[in-house]
This record gives sequence, C-alpha cells and structure tokens, in this order.
Amino acid sequence: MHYLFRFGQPFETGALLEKPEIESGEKLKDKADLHFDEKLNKWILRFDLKDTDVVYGLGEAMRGINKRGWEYISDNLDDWSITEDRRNLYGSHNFLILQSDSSIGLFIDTPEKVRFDISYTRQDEMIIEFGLDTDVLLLEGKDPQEIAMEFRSLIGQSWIPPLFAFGFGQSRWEYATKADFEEIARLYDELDLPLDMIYMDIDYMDRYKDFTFSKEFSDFEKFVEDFKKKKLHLIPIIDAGVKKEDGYAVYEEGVKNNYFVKMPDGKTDFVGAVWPGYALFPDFFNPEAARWFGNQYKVLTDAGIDGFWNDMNEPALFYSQPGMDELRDWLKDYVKKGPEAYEMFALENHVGAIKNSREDYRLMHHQVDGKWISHEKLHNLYGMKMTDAAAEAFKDLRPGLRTLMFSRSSYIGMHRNAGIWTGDNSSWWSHILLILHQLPALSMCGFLYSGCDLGGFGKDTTRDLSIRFMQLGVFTPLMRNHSASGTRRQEPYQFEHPEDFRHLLFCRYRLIPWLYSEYLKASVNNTMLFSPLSFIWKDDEFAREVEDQLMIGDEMMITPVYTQNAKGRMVWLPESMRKITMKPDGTILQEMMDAGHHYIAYPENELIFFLRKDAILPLAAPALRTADIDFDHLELIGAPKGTYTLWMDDGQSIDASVTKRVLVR
Ligand code: MIG
Repeated sequence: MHYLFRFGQPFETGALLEKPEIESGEKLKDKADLHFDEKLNKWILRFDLKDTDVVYGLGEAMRGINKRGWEYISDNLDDWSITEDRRNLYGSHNFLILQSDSSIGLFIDTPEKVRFDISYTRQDEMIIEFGLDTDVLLLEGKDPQEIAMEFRSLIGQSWIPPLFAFGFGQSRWEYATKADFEEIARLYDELDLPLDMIYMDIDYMDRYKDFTFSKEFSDFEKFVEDFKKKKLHLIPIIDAGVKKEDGYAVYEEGVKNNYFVKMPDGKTDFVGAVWPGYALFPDFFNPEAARWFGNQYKVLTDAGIDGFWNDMNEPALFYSQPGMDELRDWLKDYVKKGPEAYEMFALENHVGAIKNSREDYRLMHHQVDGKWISHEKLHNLYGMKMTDAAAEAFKDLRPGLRTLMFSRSSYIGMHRNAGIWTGDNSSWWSHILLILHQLPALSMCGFLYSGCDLGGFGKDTTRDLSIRFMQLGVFTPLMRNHSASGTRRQEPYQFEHPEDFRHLLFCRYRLIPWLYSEYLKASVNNTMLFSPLSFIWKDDEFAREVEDQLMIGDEMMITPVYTQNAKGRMVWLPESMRKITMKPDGTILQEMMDAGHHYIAYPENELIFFLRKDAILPLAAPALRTADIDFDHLELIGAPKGTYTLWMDDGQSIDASVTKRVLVR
C-alpha cells in the first residue's frame, strides 16, 4: 500500500513513474507528528523510535546499514574527503524504511535540500525536514523487503547494462597517452589478467574540452578499433562543464542557442571554473538543450565508443566568475589591514567558501517551461538530467543497443537509465565497509549497477588493502580499479604476486553468468540485488545488527575482510550454510557449517562466500573477456541436488528477450 501527500507545488522530478492520487494529510499524521516550523520555513515530520527499531536506506550515504545515529542531508556535493562526519555525498536518494512493530517506507520527493536527523539529536527520534514544495510518499507493507519491492515497482525497472559491463575495468586519472593505454592492455595480456574495459579520464581531451581529443588521439576511431580487436572497450569520461573558448564548436553553439545556465537576468551566461578553466553549464532542464548536449556524444559513439562515465555533474564548481571577483576584492582589503589584523580562520573560510558555493547555485538559472528557476530549487536533479539527456540521445546514436553509462551525481529515477559509481573514496580500510553499507541501500532505490573505486581513489593503497577491496569487488556489478593521479599506482601488476589478483579476477569471470542472471532477476522483479541479512531472516533480532555481511540475491552471503593484517574474521551464520572456498589452483572446497558464530580464516589468495543449504551456483570456466565466457557449459556447485534457473539474454540489445534455463544438478 502507498499514499502520496503533497505540500505546495512540488517540481516534477520524474522519480515516480506515475503519481498516485493525493491523500489528505490525516493518514500521515497517524504515523508521525507533522508541523510547520515558521522559523526554518520548513515542514517537520517527527517519528518516535523504539530502541529496537531500524532505519534502512538513503542510497549513497555515510555510516551504517542501519542509518540511526547520524544526520544526513540531501544536497549533492563534490568533496573528495569522504570522512565519517560527512552529511552529504554526490547523490540524493531520499528513500528510507523504518522497521518497527510494523514497517513503513518514506520517499521525500523534492530536488531541494532534505535533512534526515535519524537518532542524531535524540536517540528516540527521527526527524525529517523538507521544504514547502514537496511530495511525500508513504508505503506500508508487512516487512522491509516487501516495502522495498513496492517502492521499486513505483520508480520503474532498473537499467540493464550490456554484458561486457560486468567484466573488469582498469582506470586511473593519469593515463594520458596512447602508450599508457596500450601498456595496460599489454601487461594485462602478458599476465593473463581478465579485462574488458579501460577507462579514459579527462586527459584524453584537448584541454578538458568535452567531445574533443588531445593531439595524441587525432585518429581516435582507429585507436578504438585496435582495442576492439583485442575485445577491449574504451570508456571515456564526460564532464558537465563546457569550456568557454572562442572557436570551440560546443561552446559557440550552446551560447548561440541559449543552451547554457544563465545568471538571474536570464540573459548573461553563468560562468564557473572547473577543469577546463572558465566553463558554462548546459541547461539540461531545457529539453532542447538536453537534446543538443546528448547528441554531442555522437563524436564518440561514431568512433565506436559504447560506454561512458559522467563526472562533475553535481555540478562541481571550483569557483565562479562572480565568486572570484568578490574574493579578489576581499583579499585586497584583507592584505591592506596588515599582519596584526590577520585572522587565520577568516582567510581560510573565505577562500574555502569559493568552492561549490550555495551563492553560486542561487545565481544559476534554468529555463523550465519558459520560466526561469534558480538552480538552488533544482540542484539535486542536475546530474540525473545530464545522464538522462545522454541516455535519450543513445536511442538514436546507438539504435537498439545498450550503452554502458554511470554517473557520479544522481537522483532516484536515473536508475532507469544508468548506474552510478560512489565517487572519490580513499584507500582506507573503512571504505571497504562503506561500500558494503551503501550497496543494499542503493538496491532499495533501484541503483543495481554500482560499485566503488576498488583499491581506493584518493591516498596511497597497499597490496593487502587492494586485495581486500577486490574480494568484495568480485561481487559488485561495476568492478573497476580506479585511482587519483599522484597516488601510489594500484594496477594488479604493481604488487608482488599479481597471480593473487589474477585468481580473484578469474573468480569474477567464473561468476559472471550467475551475477548477470541475478541482476536480470532483480531488475525485472524489482527485488533487492544486495540485502541486509534482516531482509531475509526477518524475525531474527541479531540479523538486524549485522553490518559487515550481505546477501546477494536470496541465496548467497558475502563476508569480506575489512581490517588490516587480519587473516580472517568472525562470521555469523543465521542458519546452517555451505562455505565455498575458491582456491588459487582452481579447486573449490564446499563445507556445510552450523548456524552460529564462527571464526573463518580468509587468506588473500582465496575467494570465500556462503550459500544457503539448498542453493545451486553455476560457474563458468575462467575467461579473459566476457565475450569468451562459455554460458553453455556451466559447472554446478552447492547443494548435492537441486536446480538453478539461469536468466540470460543476448547481452547487448535493448529489447533482448530473456531466456530462463533450468540447470539441474
Ligand atoms: O576533480 O577526472 O570522481 O573519478 O578521476 C576531480 C578526474 C575530477 C573526479 C572523479 C574521479 C576522476 C577525477 N574527477
């Protein structure tokens, strides 16, 4: 059951496929205290929480699977220091489930800021604060799993990527020359490391101009072709900002047609600085501008590109032209004051505030149905709008074919067109747990194709950290090693014993038929790809406390190691389960274990996971490319007897029909 409550005149975000009929507020008041706070000019929804209640959700957010104990703010932000105290990340996914005696779901549908105080101010309270123009969807169901499924059915089917997107990808923000890319392909091949994708970060462009190539890549089409022959896909990045430069066609066309975000006067283009220097921002809310920007991807699809990642689309602003002018004046005054009047914090704050500034977001204006609306009112939708524009264009640019695409910024609804990666994590042990916490919350919001930068993006990695990241990454649909320029290099061959990485990659490729099948099922049936254990063992009180184990589909449980120097970890089995160990020599150990707590040794050169006792798991023979995986000859492991229904399609066309093959053991 679900009910929609409307406050003011909400902007149509497109998250819900259809708007249900609007209910009177009474039903909502049954569940919570609702009042208007004059001072804040916001609505406040307040819930009493019992000690045993759990709150799940919020998609890409900080902290645990149980969101209690922190405050979260939906306000898409590019900030690459993802520390525990962060309140907002790159995406806004305003859906949560409160599990109490009965369970409810809540979706706060607005592009504006929303604040979720979940046992932050008071342990026994949840407070949700939202603006004047907001839709609130309330869901009721018998348990969190049912509510999540109902929500998913209301927001529409999750996007299905091409099959190759389930292969492994190597990336690094530093690869710039042809030789860089060729070397990766060569070393992966020499070491027999499976690979499907190599990512091209901003340095392939001519001075960070979208849809252009640096001199290196003047014969880009031929370059792409050479990789295709090796069955490798090159996946370029696209940034939201368009360089302001006379003679640059994208810039000139956009200016001529008023396709860029404007200042409040609706006439002057808003100018902000990002990688290319001063840049203009496409107004994706103007359908014509969105169509135009989407069609720019043609330069790349014509050259044979079949995958993209969209970056900097919160949008990230290093600073704006007006902001820099103001800072310059402020600094002149500051310097005049002389050293005795210098105030360190004032300086730091003033300079720091120039980045991703609210004032700039207020200045930016979009054209919506002929009216000018401040970006501030629409902020959390910008990244989704960019990505949706590209998805729309692909229908013409790559008719009938699926295109790999994932975005950094997102809002619910974008899951119908693309995936996300979780942005600039760091080479920290805590960030293995972070993605583990984010995955089930993302499943709840339909973002099935996702993953984090394996090995960590910022800071220096270590071999063991990279391996532990990979042991989890084997199970995430997006499996990509990516790192920031200047950090320690982290391709598998940078470390001793690269064969340990090879083994994990082989495990991944052996699991792809199963992972793809589970993905299709989750997308078509609106089910969770990743779940907290409590979604399955619903009445088990301990299951609600488990923050370091996950279910994939209904039958597999993963238990990654996430602490340094650990040779294993404690694992909780909610029932008797089968432990599967994939050994480096290719053998597979299967061992039934009793319910309860166990210490499990987890060496770096093995892959370990658990299956429910009746589960059957299909495994392909190891392969170096997804295209070489033999889906017709699968080995079945797990229960001595039983079946697995393998879902499969052609892996590339949009309207591919799904075949369901019952594999019998
Ligand atoms: O300001 O393109 O999250 O993956 O390597 C940094 C360079 C811009 C941020 C992305 C990251 C990417 C980087 N980008």
